[in-house]
Amino acid sequence: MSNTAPTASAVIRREDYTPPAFLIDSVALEFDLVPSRTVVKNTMRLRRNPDAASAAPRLELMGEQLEFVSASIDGKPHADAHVTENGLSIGDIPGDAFELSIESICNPAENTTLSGLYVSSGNFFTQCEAEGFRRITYFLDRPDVMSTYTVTLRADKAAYPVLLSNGNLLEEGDLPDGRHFATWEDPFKKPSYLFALVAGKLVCIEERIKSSSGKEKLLQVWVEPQDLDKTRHAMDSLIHSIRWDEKRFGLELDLDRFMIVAVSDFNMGAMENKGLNIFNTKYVLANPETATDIDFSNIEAVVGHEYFHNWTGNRVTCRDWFQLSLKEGLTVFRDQEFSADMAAGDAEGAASAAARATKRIEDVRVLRQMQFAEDAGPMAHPVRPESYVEINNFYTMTVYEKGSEVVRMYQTLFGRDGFRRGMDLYFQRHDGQAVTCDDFRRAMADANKRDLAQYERWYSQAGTPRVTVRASYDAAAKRYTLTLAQGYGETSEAARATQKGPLLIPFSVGLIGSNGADLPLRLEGEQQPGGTTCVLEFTEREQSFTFVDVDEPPLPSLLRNFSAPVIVDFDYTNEQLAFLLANDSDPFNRWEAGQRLATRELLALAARASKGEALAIDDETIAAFARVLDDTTLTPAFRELALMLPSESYLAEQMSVSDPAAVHAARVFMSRQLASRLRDKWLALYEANRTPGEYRPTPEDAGKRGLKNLALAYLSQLDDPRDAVQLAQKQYDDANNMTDRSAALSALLLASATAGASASAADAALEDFYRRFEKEPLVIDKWFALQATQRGGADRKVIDIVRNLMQHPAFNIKNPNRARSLIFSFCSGNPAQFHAVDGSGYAFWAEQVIALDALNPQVAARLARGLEMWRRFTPQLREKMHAALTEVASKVKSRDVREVVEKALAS
Ligand code: B3K
Ligand code: ZN
Repeated sequence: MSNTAPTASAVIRREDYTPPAFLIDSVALEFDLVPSRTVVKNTMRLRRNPDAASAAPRLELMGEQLEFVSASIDGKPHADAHVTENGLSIGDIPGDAFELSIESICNPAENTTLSGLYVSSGNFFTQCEAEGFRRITYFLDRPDVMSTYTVTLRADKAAYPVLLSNGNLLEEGDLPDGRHFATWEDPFKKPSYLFALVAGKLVCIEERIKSSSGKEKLLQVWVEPQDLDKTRHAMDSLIHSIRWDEKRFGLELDLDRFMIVAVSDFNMGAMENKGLNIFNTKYVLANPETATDIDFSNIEAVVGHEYFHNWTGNRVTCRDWFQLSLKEGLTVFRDQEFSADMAAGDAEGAASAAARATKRIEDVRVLRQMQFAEDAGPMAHPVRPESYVEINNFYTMTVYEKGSEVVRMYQTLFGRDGFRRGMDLYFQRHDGQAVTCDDFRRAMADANKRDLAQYERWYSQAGTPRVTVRASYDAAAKRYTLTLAQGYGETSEAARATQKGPLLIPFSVGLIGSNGADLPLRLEGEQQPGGTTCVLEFTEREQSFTFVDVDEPPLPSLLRNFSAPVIVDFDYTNEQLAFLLANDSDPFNRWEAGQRLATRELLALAARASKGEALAIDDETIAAFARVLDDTTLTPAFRELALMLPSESYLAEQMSVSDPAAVHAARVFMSRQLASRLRDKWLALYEANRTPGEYRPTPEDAGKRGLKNLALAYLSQLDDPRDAVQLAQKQYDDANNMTDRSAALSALLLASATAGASASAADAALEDFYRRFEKEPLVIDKWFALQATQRGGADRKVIDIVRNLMQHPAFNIKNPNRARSLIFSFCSGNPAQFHAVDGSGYAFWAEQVIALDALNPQVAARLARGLEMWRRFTPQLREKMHAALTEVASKVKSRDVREVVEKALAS
């Protein structure tokens, strides 16, 4: 073996980009697939790049973990080919264009990194993004080298009856010795990161549809035979995605065939390889017995996301990896819009707005919980990063979720039509090219005849912007003025260095009168009122906006629908928040008002808890929540979101010094107060939201189940949870779907955490659950996760349970889903137990990061990020976290984990 990944932490910088010295127009790959020794023959047509800075003396190809066999140029063996630290160096180059053929060997069976070519459950799969193709063959493995591919796969026919690659099937047939072959051709030029192959014992469901221009398309979803009954929803989601992209963006499927393949060993959610999307089974397989409502909707979103990449990512790709958000931010925005449209269905007016708002709230929750935290920590980076050590560490919340917000703001500024004009121009200019975030911004600017120079700062500045709002009302002149000031809160040194000036912030506002209705809005200088919500274009450090003809002092509804990824500071009183929660016409801001109220209450409780003082809750807060609970004009899905308290990790993040134990005490206290003071209401809600009959994963039914199960969770926290236990036990036994069954199990676990309550019901259900679903890996993942995230108690220490489960025969650290279900669920999904003062959680974390580092650096690096915020914690915890980080830093080898822990320690 040669070319192991270099261990030195070389920093790659955006400013160092240079065009490639050579281009590869076409590639012919031949694979002889054998698990421990796969021979790859790679024949490329190369030419010198006319845009290269200078004529390079040698061709430097990237390669990792490959055994070099031979090279030939234009059909003749080539002597000047040398294996280097990073790949293969070829000299004695014969002119401007030539054919280079290379033979090499790789070992998929031993590949636990799940990057490159690997074996999972006896089948072959690939994962090439970002830099996995160089683990398959020597290549210019960078996204600005785009080529057409012809791929021949040869393998034993009995063991690998199905042979798939990108594009269209050209030919297939038998070979001597029980082997067979298939040849695939992808007519579209693509970067190497979109290459894929699959070989093995798989079956599929298929459908033929006609695309918008009337062409026939073959759609397939491939899975292992036992999973064929769990493919319908993925297929439906694919068809819906195709239709949506035709309708909303005029984008048609370009290939004759589109395939999705499910694999159980996969580092992330899914991968958009051209015409051959490879998916984590978690985002494909679903039937009512095994998948929850959330699984169903995640599958729809991820199938959409990968399909939408076919245009935003594949037809137009990234020039270099710094531009990752060009495809990811845009595609997340597209999948969010798709899900919102699917949730709204045929509904119109307020019903459609409510359905869309539910999706928006879910997305913003993720952004605020995870991306805002990232922006405040040592890994903070702009949407378009300036440097990286390991690119796989930059598939982040910032690149994806903040990137999506940056795309959404174009639509907020220009409207749907203006956004569409920008998209059309982008494809007209750049189809078939590898481009930059600047190219996208220019297309939006030119199509809408706007100067968007200032907007560039959204791509280059790290940290979460903070907008402080002051309001003043002049009763005599009937003028109401909002003064906005923008800046950044507390950020790291590195983030601060990127902050150069004010941003263009589309700031959406409404004004609410004393009767709860929106007031008509007329900005100073406008001829007529422009509706009841307006988008202020806020571009300066401080700027005032004056509304005229304002008859009464209004209550402002700020940043409606979360029109920009910023934090808003405004001194609302509790009464005003309760008023907004009850009245705001913007459903997002109704929810937001409730969250502000709850957050304020919870932080006050946490402060008391950390000083050991007694806890108490304001009656008005309880009453405000009771009103939402009773308000049947609100959809169940919305009420569920509004009645859910902010998460412990989000709350801890809001404290000047994070104290997970105090936050936990506060949140448990408030939950139990809501449970006991509104007990009868929860019971009534539980009854009113049953969904008898056949299971349907529709937004309406899912909303009801969500609200019903939230009621059950509150009831399970009563001092005397016997009624809840009975309800949960019955729900567990009678359930005809996984949403209700797993919610019942989780309620039993929650009830068992009440002091003095017995754990026997929970234990019996856990045992039953395991036996029932022993053969369903995705359900067993849930079984592990439920136990790892349980509340626990003094005599039920979750760390002990987790350590025990690590020894369970079904546990396998090499399978990322399983590792996530137990290790990650505990380390990031159970803050109170993970941050135990004895440091037991951190010791466990360190052991697992070190173990994973040797097997799968990408997964290890994700886990390693679990302690990056160590400086924000109480001194006692901080010290133990620092020790764990230092221990990890001294033992790990991968570039991935080193980058994360070194940045954390240096912060
Ligand atoms: N593009 C892939 C992510 C690849 C991650 C590589 N470490 C999935 C997606 O965003 O659609
Ligand atoms: Zn993506």
